[in-house]
Amino acid sequence: MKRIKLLLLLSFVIFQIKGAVQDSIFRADGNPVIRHKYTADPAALVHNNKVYLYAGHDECPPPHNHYLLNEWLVFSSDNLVEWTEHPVPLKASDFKWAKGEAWASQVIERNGKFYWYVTVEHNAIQGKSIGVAVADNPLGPYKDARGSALITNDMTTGYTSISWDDIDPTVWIDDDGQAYLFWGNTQCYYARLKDNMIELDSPIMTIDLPNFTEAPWIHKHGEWYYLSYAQYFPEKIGYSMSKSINGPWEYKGILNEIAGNSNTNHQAIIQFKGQWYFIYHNGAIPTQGGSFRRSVCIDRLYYNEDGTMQRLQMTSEGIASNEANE
Ligand code: FUB
Repeated sequence: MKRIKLLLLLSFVIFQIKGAVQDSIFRADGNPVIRHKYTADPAALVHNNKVYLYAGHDECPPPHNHYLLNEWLVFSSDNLVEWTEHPVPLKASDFKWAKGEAWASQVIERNGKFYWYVTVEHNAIQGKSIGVAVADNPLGPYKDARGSALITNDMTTGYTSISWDDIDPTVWIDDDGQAYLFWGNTQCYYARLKDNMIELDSPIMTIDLPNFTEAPWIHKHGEWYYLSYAQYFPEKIGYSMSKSINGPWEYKGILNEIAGNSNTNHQAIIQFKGQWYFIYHNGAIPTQGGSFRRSVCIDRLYYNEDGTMQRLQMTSEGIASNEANE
């Protein structure tokens, strides 16, 4: 008996230190989808009929109010209602050249490898930077793919005077196989990536988007490319459309209003089993939720006949299990 108690205590301690060490399942009860921990900056990947949801782990303890994110989390689902939480796949400390701050990120697959572009604080070059980790499957384990940052703040001086403009990477592989990295705060940047996905293949270019704050996300529907992004502060999500990944981008308006009780909104847009979904975060968990203890939500996204997107309706009900299997 004593031995069992000791083992239980030991696993509890390991769980606290290392985070989840095995899969655990839960069922979403509307929005927010994840309620047992705070999750922010969703990015989603659809692979083999499954959604992989990646999010930063908001860990700032109340009553403090600042960003405290040390790791990213991964969840998977076949229907957006029944979810599996997997062991922590990546931490800011896995990038030896970084000093923390697991801000927004995105995972993309190329040739059977999974590349995870992340925002972290650089330990030697002042400001935020972008790193890339790689794994053989969507759940990891992921490891630093370069041993150095892909983008650092000193690569974009001249556009803004802030040190946090190199954040929020989003990646796109175009129909001809050319990959692109978009990112930014205050100024939206983009560059081509080499086939190896871990080196730039062009100079850094800029895109001027009305009231751009941060959080670019690229997706395509039919012939149209969409560049959605956070604008203003508190943030709304706006978007531009183009017939080419290289622009010109035409601004089309607001897609999502301010998300409840959160200054930030941070969207990901995916098509899954024939439907389109808008994934974002709000601060809606009662009492302690807010701008620094955020929660991921999912709602349906609809298009108009001319390709523009209908303004999102944020709901408490979220997605019903039959919807994602229609
Ligand atoms: O979570 C930290 C930062 O807040 C993200 O990088 C931004 O997109 C905003 O959501």
